[in-house]
Amino acid sequence: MKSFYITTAIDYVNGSPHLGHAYEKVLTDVIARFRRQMGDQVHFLTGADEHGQKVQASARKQGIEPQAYVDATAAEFRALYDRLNISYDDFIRTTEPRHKKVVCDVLQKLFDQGEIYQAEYRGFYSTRQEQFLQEKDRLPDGTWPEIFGEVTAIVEQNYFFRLKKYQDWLIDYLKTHEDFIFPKYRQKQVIEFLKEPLNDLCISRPRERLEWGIALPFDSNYVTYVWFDALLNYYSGVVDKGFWPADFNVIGKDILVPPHAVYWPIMLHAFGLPPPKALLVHGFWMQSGAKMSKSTGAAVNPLDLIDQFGVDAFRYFLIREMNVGQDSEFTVEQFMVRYNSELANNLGNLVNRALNMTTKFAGGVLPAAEVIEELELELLAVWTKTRDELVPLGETFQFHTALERTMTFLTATNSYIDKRAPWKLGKSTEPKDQALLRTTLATIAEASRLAVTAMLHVTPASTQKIYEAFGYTPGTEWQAELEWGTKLNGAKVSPALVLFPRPEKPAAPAKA
Ligand code: ME8
Repeated sequence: MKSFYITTAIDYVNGSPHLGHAYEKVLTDVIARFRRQMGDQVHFLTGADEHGQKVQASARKQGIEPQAYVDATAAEFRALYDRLNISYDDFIRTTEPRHKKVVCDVLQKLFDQGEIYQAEYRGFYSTRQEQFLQEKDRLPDGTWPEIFGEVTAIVEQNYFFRLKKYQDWLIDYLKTHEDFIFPKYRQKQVIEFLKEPLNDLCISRPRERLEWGIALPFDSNYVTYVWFDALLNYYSGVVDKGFWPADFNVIGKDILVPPHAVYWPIMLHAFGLPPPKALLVHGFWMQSGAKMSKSTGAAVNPLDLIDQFGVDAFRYFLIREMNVGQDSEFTVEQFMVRYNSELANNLGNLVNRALNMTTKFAGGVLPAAEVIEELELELLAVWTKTRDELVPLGETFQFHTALERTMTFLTATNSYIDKRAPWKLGKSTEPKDQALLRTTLATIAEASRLAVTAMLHVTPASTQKIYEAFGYTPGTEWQAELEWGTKLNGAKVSPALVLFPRPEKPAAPAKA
């Protein structure tokens, strides 16, 4: 069995989770479920980034200890991911002893190897980004870009990691590992970034400025820079499980350069470990063109949509709407369009037609197909094409296209019903019409089963409910479940299933 280790970014738990956080976990979950369906032994790690200035500041604001603060907020993130049916195998928190130990071991080894040295830092510091700045970061008018928040001039002793020394190694690595970053064009951006000389990375923060972090094992007057701490979660989470290197670190585009594309591979290489096999970089959910984030305060609360429309409708929308790697505009209107036309009208309607008519015309027991005419052959051809595309699309993260193709198949099935008009066949006593009626019932039930099997990794709970309504227990081999066949013959179906109900009132605009 091939092992497949996948991670998400670990979220800063200094506020409540937003749509961007939810999307990344749903996307990673869809990939993890897809790989499990393909037979891989998957290990899926997610977690919480709990140290650093932002968390310390948020805890102080509430007048509580940072640990009590992160215990509460990390629980809120985790509860959301459980609710979203995220099938993670492990949830790591950077305040856990197992993580701290690995961070200390890595730092000590790098220090002993001479990869970390002490020097004076003179320059500027952005608290909001927890980043040292240089003159070149200023805007042409001499001010600092907004994203840095308040910037202060500082002079202090710190510890530095020899990043510069590995610049040529990294460029060479990127040139010889063309598939390191998905989408590919982002790899070119990193190579472009590396045309400028790198500075060594300051990996310490003096305790008097920041207490909330992992103490440097070789100098307890300092805590570890939050990125150096956080990146190591991908390794500390599996250190004793034999999963390294990761197959994919899934991250958003804002944290590719420099943390994941520069610091991370160099840290691992200096330590003597191979980098992850690949970084999967997703785009941003935007609202009216602006990045939604905790700091701009324009975050959509994903829980609102889940409450109103259910987990699977929410998961479906995120995966259907976003082409992995690109940005997407989020609007409640677009959510409603997809919900109504694709989930309620196309899928929900088909399933209910199949259940109702089987109940009405066949006593609730699915008959076998008896005739194969042109209409059946046409529908089978649409399915065969869809099925052939599913695996290659999934393997290249084109889940949005796979869902689009599945919707096309559902549309074709609904129009097959209209052409066969089983309600008319049901009125006829002609044996030929009765045979056609049984064929139609079998065909639309089988088409429903296949369509929801194709969507299994995106809408796992709904797929399961639909299987149950058709009295069906799927086999363990997903690809075998995608074969058009006779699996439902003789199954006892439920008379109806409320899956994607119409909202009683129009959706309220998501909370700002
Ligand atoms: O960056 N759309 O945490 P974070 C899509 N702790 N994705 C978004 C998004 C949006 N509008 N906003 C944020 C951190 N994200 C660090 C990571 S990993 C070792 C440490 C994504 O809570 C973002 O790109 O700010 C990142 O991948 C994830 O949410 C967590 O962001």
